[in-house]
This record gives sequence, C-alpha cells and structure tokens, in this order.
Amino acid sequence: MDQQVVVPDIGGIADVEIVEILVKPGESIEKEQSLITLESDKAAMEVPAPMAGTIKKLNVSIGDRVSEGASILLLNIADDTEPKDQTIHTESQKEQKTPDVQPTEVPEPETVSTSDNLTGALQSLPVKTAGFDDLYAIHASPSVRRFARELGADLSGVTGTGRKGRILRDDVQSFIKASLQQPRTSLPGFTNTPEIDFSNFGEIQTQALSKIQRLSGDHLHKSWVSIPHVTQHGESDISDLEDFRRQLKNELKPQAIKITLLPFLMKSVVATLQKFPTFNASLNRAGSELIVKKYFHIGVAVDTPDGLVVPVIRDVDRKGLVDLAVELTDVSSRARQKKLKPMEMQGGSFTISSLGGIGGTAFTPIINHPEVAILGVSRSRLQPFWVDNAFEPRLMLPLSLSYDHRVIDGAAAARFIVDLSQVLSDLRRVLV
Ligand code: CAO
Repeated sequence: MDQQVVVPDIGGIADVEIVEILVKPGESIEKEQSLITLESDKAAMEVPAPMAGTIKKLNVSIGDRVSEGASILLLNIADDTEPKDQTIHTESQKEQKTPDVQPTEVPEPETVSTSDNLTGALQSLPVKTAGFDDLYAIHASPSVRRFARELGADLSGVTGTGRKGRILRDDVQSFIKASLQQPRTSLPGFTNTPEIDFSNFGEIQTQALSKIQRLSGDHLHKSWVSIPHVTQHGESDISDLEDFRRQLKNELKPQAIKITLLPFLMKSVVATLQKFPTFNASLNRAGSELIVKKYFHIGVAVDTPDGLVVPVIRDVDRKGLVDLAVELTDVSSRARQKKLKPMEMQGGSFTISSLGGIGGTAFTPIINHPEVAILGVSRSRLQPFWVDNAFEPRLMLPLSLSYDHRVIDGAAAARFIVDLSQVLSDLRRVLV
C-alpha cells in the first residue's frame, strides 16, 4: 500500500527550508532513515522515515519551504508494517525542548490507497534538533556531520560550497581526497597550527630540507609514533677485539683496505641474531604474525651531506670481515655520492647505527620499520676495571638496542645485549 510521509511536529516552526534531500524515488529505505534536512535560522534537523518502504514519489525539492504536515514523499509499504510512536534521535550537539508527540491528521490523498490500520493519520515524530552554538557555527546537516565524523574529517577545515557556505557531502569527500593527496609531513600533529614568524624574535635563515631528509624524516616519524620503542643499554669490553682490529688494519694497509669496528659488529650481531631469531623478524600488517627471517641482511645507517640513508649489506653470515669492510667502504662512499640503487636500500632484517666514529655515550636509535630492532653504537673509551687485585684499563663499547615491545620483551632484550656483549668481548664466540 502507499502512504504519504509528511513533515512531523518540528516544534511549531513554519516555513522551514529544505536544504538536503537524502533519498531518491525507487529507493528502499529503513525505518528512521533520514529523508530530508530542514534548516531554519537557528537549527538544522533531519526528518526520519516513520517506517520502512520503497519511495514511490518525492513531493519536495531542495529550497522548498515546508511546515508541519506538508507531504514529503509517497512511500510504498508492506502490509504488515505498522507505524508506532517513535522517538527519533538525530545527532544533536545541543538539545532543544522536544515537542510533544501529537498525532497529526493527514488528509488522505485521493490517489493513494491506504490500509485500514494506517488510515487517517501518521504519528508525528518528535525530532531533536541540532542547534547552532558558537562552537558549532558550521553550516552542515546532521547527516553531513555524521559522514564527516565517520571519515575523521574535521569540519572546521572544510570549505562549504552550498548556499551560504553550507558544507555538503561532496565538500567532505573533496576535503578527504585532498588530504590524502597532500604530501605527508613529518610533523602531522602541528600542521594545523599557525605558521610562526620567528624573525619577530631575532635574525633567521630559512633552509629547505633535502629530499632524503624529507623521505627519511617521514619514515622515522612513522616508526617512532607507531612502534612502542624501548631502548636497552649495555656495554662490551672490546679491548681484545680492538687489538685484533689494529693488527688486521696494518695487514690490510698495502691493499688499501680500511677496516673499522663496523664489520666486527656486523658479524657479532649476526651471531647473536642466530640465537635470538625474533630480533631478525617483522610483524605482518595485521600485527598478528611474526615473520622470522632466515637470512641476515644488515642495514647500516650512513650519514651523508643530504641526510641519513641505510644501505643493506646482504648475507652477512656468509661473508668474512675483509669482504664486509670492502663492501662497507663501497656502499658508504656511493651513499654519499647519491649513487645507491633503491634495491640496495631494501630487504634489511636488522639495522646498525654507529655513531662511534663521532662520539657520544648512548642514544635511542629509531627502529627501521618493518624491522623490530636496531642496534645503536657509541664511541668506545678506556675505563678502569677491577681485575684480580688492581684496576686495569679496558676499552668499553656502549651499546643501545631499541626494540619493538609488541614483539620483544625486556628480558629478551637484556639477554640479547648480554650475549652480544660477550661475543664482542671474545670473537671466538662468533663460531659457536
Ligand atoms: N668507538 C671508537 N672509535 C670508533 C667507533 C667506536 N664505536 N666506531 C668507529 N670508530 C673509529 C673507526 O675505527 C675509525 O677510526 P680508524 O680510522 O682509527 O680506524 C673512525 O672512528 C672513523 O670511522 P668511520 O665512521 O669512518 O667508519 P665506520 O665504519 O665506523 O662507520 C659509517 C661507517 C658509514 C657507519 C659512518 O661513517 C657513519 O656514517 N656513521 C653515522 C651513522 C649515523 O648517522 N647514525 C645515526 C642514525 S640516526 O640519526
């Protein structure tokens, strides 16, 4: 049967403009689904469907002015549908006094057939209106507000293209589209704050960030905010290792091969990773599975004039110290000349960031996502250690291991750093 749906009791306001029509002829609608949006000078409200059905005909257009009782549309409803007293909860930021429920006499149009139980009147629907207060002085209907909320769009940033600057659904969609297309900045939390003119406080100079800085900054920022980092500090007695390194350094001089601490660190790290496989792993996107890697591709953070890059040395477990030294010299010099291929910076399973050539005592390295741990190395220094009955100078290397606490717990991290420290102190353990 067919039934007219009319404007319900809207609190005695007359001649209210229809600013939105939310349904179309032929559409099947649910009970309480919003049909139209009315807007007076002070409030916007949506008129919900009193019952489910299929829309046969729309009797209104955008811009029409309507009052209580005006026909909105003709609805075809199933026989067993029964209208009941209902309270429709529209989204209201500020509730107004709800009008009393009053049955509204609706003259039955001649062309419309109605069933017995529907003959006569439709129940009027008390509608809670969304008032505009200072905070809410944004022109948008409740459905647009709901739509914006679902998409996480802040309406205060949306430009309305409707009449009198009203924000339409399309405006919210365009806003979201534009936001997605915007380049990600490394400071998303501060993008909505006004630009500060620092020259008000003294002399300044503006320098553009390099492309590498912007890309690595974005990656570091994402890692920092999305991975729960913990840094475990430790130190290792590398006195014997350093003696061996110096010996090797002299031996390799004729071949012009430079061997620093880093190849020793890489081999030692791999020896420890083999005992602690969860550090050589990645979480799947859902965060439900750990993908443990059987290969040992070690990323090495390289400081270049344009910013930080991380070339990856592959299969470190299968390479000797000298090969690693040669490869390191090659990739770090090509990194500084911007000659690395993208593939050479992919596929790492664990990263080492060494600031030992520069200085410092400890730092918090940021995990190189999708990896789950990273080792930071600071500058070694001689320290007095009590050995037997006397102090002995020992060369101590500070280690800082940051790890993803979703995957690795503190005890495992402490064990990892103790093991690594032992391997570095006694390189024979690499063979164990
Ligand atoms: N303690 C004491 N001395 C150290 C040391 C340490 N932990 N690490 C290196 N050194 C020494 C080296 O042995 C070398 O001395 P010798 O010439 O006597 O052998 C000297 O410092 C310079 O080393 P290096 O830095 O040139 O070489 P490396 O292999 O140690 O490091 C590289 C190579 C590419 C990692 C390094 O040059 C670099 O770019 N480091 C910066 C990484 C970085 O920026 N990390 C931060 C990331 S987060 O922002």
